[in-house]
Amino acid sequence: MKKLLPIIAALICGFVSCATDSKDAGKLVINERGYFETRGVNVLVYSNNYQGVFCDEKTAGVEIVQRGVRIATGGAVRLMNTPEQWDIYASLTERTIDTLGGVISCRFNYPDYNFRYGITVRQEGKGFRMSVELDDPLPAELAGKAGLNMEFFPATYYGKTYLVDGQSEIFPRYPSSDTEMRPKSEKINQFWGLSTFDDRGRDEFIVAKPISKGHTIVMAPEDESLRVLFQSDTELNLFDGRNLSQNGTFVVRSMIPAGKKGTVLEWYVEPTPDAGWIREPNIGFSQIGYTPAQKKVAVIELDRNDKVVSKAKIFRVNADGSHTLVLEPAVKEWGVFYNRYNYAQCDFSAVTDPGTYYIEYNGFRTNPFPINKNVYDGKWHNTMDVWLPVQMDHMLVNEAYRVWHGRSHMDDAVQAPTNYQQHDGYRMGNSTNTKYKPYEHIPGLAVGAWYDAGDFDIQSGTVIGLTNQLAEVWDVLRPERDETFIDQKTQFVDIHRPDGLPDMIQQVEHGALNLCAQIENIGFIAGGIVQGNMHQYHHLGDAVTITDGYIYDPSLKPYEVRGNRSGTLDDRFAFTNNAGNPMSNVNVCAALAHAARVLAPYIPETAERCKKNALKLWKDMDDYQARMANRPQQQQQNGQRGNRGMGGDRSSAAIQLWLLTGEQKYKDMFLPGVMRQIEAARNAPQGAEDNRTGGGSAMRAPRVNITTALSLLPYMDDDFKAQLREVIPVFVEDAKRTAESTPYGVPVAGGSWGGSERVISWAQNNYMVWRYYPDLIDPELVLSGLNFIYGNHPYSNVSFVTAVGVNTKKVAYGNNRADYTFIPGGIAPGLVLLQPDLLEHKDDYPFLWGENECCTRTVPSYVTLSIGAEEIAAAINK
Ligand SMILES: [Ca+2]
Ligand SMILES: [Ca+2]
Ligand SMILES: [Ca+2]
Repeated sequence: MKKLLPIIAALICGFVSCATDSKDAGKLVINERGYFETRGVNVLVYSNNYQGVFCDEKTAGVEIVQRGVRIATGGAVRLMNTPEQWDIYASLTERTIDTLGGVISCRFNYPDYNFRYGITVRQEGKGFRMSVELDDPLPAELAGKAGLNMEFFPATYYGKTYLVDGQSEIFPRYPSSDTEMRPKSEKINQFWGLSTFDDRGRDEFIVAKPISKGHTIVMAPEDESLRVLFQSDTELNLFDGRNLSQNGTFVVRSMIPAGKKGTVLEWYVEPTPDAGWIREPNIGFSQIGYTPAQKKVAVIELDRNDKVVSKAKIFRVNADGSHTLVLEPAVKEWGVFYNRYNYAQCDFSAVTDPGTYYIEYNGFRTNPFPINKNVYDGKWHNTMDVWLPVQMDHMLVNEAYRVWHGRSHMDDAVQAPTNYQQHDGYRMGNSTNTKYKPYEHIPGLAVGAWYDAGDFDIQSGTVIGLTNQLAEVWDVLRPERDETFIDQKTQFVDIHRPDGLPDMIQQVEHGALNLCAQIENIGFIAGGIVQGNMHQYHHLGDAVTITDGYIYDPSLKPYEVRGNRSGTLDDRFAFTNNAGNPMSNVNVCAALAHAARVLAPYIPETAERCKKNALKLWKDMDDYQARMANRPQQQQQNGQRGNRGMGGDRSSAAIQLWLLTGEQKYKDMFLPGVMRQIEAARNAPQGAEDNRTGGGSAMRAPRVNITTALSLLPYMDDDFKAQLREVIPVFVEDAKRTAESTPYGVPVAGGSWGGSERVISWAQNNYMVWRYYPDLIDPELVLSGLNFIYGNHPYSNVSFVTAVGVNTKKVAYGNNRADYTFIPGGIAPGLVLLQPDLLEHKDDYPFLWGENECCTRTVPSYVTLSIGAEEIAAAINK
């Protein structure tokens, strides 16, 4: 947001409680939410802890939020200079808050080393004192390894300087500082004995050396929003963690002295408070603009020390560059949400003339945006034309002069070994459950599927779901767009090049080919086809280089190549521990039957394969249930329990097989369940609820679920339609309640993974209702979901869909995590809740996956919603 008149902000401070006259101005005070606060600065002391699942997520420890932006994280005792994601951290055993005394104390333990210690953070001066306390001297093996760290996000400090004992230096934009090699015997083991480093058999590891050292370090003294001072009697070191991993940070670090107890190390840390600071209003609006007829509500996120100004201004930008004030809409206070900020709504729906506009609120103006009846048109094209093709595995993906990646994983895959636990949660038991021996090559798997997100593994659940849902998009909307050339024979994709086949159909086939290959060669769908080595899993760069492309041959030495075989065990592992219960194949059966139906007119040979495999899986389920029915009762009960856990409800597959074959036996199987869904909707709980702290309906699954019933509607009789119609008002009431429970009119959900998907699927469900019952639901309940995704949301007003809108994401990743850039059409997860109250969405640090990792699984809902909005816009702007 551009500051129009800085002088206005200064004037406002004159009549808002800026507390400049108090002698305590700038002093950190512990607030009722358990963290240190003063104007312009928050210091969080383990409000967020390390989660374990993904290890160090760069959202834990002692953290500094300055001017509303989290600039520092990872304040903790760590055992390496520049901790990587899978480096170990201590467990927090105790946290006590002395609100009046201004002290937060924590106790920790590194159980592997029986190393117990405390960290105390105490208010002092304009900052805080942070000390490390030891009951016993440092364990000998941690001498020279344990130190107090605090990490700073690198891109936030690009173009800034720092002072070390008064000497001025520049923060490096790219790492090129010194490192040294040490023998592996000195290395602190990473989590679960993993290694992020491919040492090529040399038993060594890399240690980053400091880029600066001294007793006083000032980060960005020239910029009060970034300035932080460190002082210590113990030497302070500054490291650049990006030498070891691209998601590394700038690390301030002091080593814990050996042989000492008590308070062994102290830092005085001084952030930069500002007693007069008020955060600039975040004026949320849709970055793609609005159609003339729709509702237009900008949501303004305000500092709690700010006051709500009663009117905003809407300006039109004229052809000659002049600006015309066209409306002064009222601004209505909504209230506090998620505790941190106050919210207000500004309805400027009265502006309907097509043109370029911007919003001005209290002297702050937004970037321009269009009002036009076509603003929703084609907003899914980047996603289908570019994003999804770039995520295609086993293909070379070309775009004009550029190759996004080569034909990856052509050596897929080896049988995962028995009794094996992999770093990403996959495991194997006593048996392979297949005809293959451990590490044996499984033929035929180097085809189809997508990288599921920012990593390069095949998560079968994603392939199954995406195949089914893309086929559903085809069923409902039939988008015949053809802008991608996809040749499965030569495994070549060319973007912006029509080839005579609808791209949606070809993407359905791309999923189905992988599913068919797994069933035909493994016998079922493996849980995942995933990298066996950690140093492959964190791969950044062209996926064609994760493996060597040669089939693994244990008779050769590592790195030795003969013909199409090599002795390097880098082929992905097929995890087949999930075999056994055929009922686990219900969704695969559904996806293949669905694919068979939509592919038949276009690619009949693949359609036929899909049908054959779907029917095989169905028969496997029949046989299994017949076997179970013949067992003694106790075993039957055990089996039924197992069935439920494994998706024993065969409805999803029965629906698709009915649509594929028309056979009544399938309909008999799913119809009772669907009628129960309608019945449950009829009896759904009613009543209002309070969602102001984010704990209400927005966080929960929808209470009225009629998704399956709606998807069946076009194929059912009038009686079914009448019954479903009766419960639509219940669904609509629930959607309205959700909308009213947040200032943005959509289910804003703050968790450790961003809430974009939640909003998209909520709006998508509303669209499906509008599609069939346009008289029963307000289409604004559809458009508001997209408006949120496109910028009408907390923290900033950037569009979460990369390259869609005026101001859009600068960094978000699919398989381009290292690059501080984006793949067009990716849908960012959005807002993560940093406990206790900061909804965060960083746009200068791609590596926070909960905020910036775009997933392929979001594509079908987003595309449906986007095409749905095109229809709504056309209907309401007639
Ligand atoms: Ca994955
Ligand atoms: Ca095509
Ligand atoms: Ca290989």
